[in-house]
Amino acid sequence: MNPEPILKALGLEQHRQASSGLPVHTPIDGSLLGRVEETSAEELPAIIDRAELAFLQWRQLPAPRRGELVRLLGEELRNHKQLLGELVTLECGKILSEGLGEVQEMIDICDLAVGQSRQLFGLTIASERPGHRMAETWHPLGVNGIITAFNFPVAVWAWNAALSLVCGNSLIWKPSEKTPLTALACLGIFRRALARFGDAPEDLLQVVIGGREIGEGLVESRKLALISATGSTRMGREVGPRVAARFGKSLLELGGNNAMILTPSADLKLALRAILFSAIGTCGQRCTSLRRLIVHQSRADELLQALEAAYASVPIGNPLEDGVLLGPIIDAAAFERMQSALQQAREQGGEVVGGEQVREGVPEGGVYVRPAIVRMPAQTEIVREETFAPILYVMTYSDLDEAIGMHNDVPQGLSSCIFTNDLREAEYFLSARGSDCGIANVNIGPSGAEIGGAFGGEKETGGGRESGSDAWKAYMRRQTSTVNYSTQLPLAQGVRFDLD
Ligand code: UN1
Repeated sequence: MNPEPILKALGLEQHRQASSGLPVHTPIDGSLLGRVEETSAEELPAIIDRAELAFLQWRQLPAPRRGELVRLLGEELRNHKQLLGELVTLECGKILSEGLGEVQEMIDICDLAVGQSRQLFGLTIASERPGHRMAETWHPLGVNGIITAFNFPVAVWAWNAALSLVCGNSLIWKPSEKTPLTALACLGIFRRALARFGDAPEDLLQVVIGGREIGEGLVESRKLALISATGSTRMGREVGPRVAARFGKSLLELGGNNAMILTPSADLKLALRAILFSAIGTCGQRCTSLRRLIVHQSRADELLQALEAAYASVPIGNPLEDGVLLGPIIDAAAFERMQSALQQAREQGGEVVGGEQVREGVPEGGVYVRPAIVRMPAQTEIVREETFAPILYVMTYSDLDEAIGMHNDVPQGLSSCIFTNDLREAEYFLSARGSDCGIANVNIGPSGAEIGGAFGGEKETGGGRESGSDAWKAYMRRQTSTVNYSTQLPLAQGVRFDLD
């Protein structure tokens, strides 16, 4: 594996040669991809000031003109899709088809945001007073801080960035310390769009590299109007209250513990494909990964047999190679957490199949695992936790209310699905008494959402919504205006307040 040509083509060759800075390793074989200079805490105030100046300029451009920049970004992403997809695979270990899919997701959100730039509209509201008009207007918000995780190193940034830019904001992006190169590649691609655009401020997007201290610097700065953070619930528990303490806005996209209910009428072939993709895809490291399978007791044996056979034949190996479906897990620490979860599952009565490290037929130096299926007697403590690894807990149920009860009885609320051919069951699952998640699907797995819908979840998932639908509103401030075009000054609520 030679990362040289990819880094060179993306203008990152200096990081390959650098002798100091944050080391970046590929999970494929643990080798060093390069080194990246970290942002120091002392530099941060100047970075934030520059972002603020950029905001003040950028917000003056008409929104459709801002959309033009995002259109150019989408074009540049199309031109760089293959390279950036390969770098995503190199840096976070997902298979190339998923790396490319991630870049496609960036292109899709750019397209959506370009259209959105002509639709940042508010309502008009009937005033109770004669000769008055009420309306709301959406204005740019300010500097946005975007904190992203290693598992979607570029797409999640793009969901936020494309919309936030058309909404008139400037951006400071803190990528995961595990994936700074993809962020720097995106910065390079963005700068190409910026150069073609012409009159946009240079500091519209800045990337800061570093750990906790840098993240805290962004979270605590009053100059950052919005912090959009993707990551663990533990991270969100720190970010949310600190942003709220200064009355900033936050958009949190945190842990998921997504389930599938598999009913007596489910199409097993369809369900099997969905389970494989969503439980094993991205090595179980999507926030939308399938982690819990709640299967009707009449189908459990048949399903488990088919599933175990499918799991045993999944090609595991170098994610750059054709045909491989399961690449490495991100690092040794993630593997340890997986083993600890499996141990706890055993102690709580689980029967584990798989889950061990794979050493044959895989690149040396990476951590490769056999995905695990764990038959649980009940939804115990460990099942209610999110472990970022390919572990699928299987529980059985006998009636749908029981299944939905179990489904909702976890702290997280991101994504969910039911496999059924029964209309009543499907609609019940989607009703107010059904799934309590931000995403609820019928005959589709919980992962791989399209960008057109609002993406995010409830409870410990944090409540934020990104991407499509009206998620753009999170990046703007709303202003309600009442205009009096009469010659009187009537007060609302019939209040009289006259001197004579
Ligand atoms: C994430 O894992 O943080 O629905 C995002 C999906 C992808 C996004 C996942 N479109 O699986």
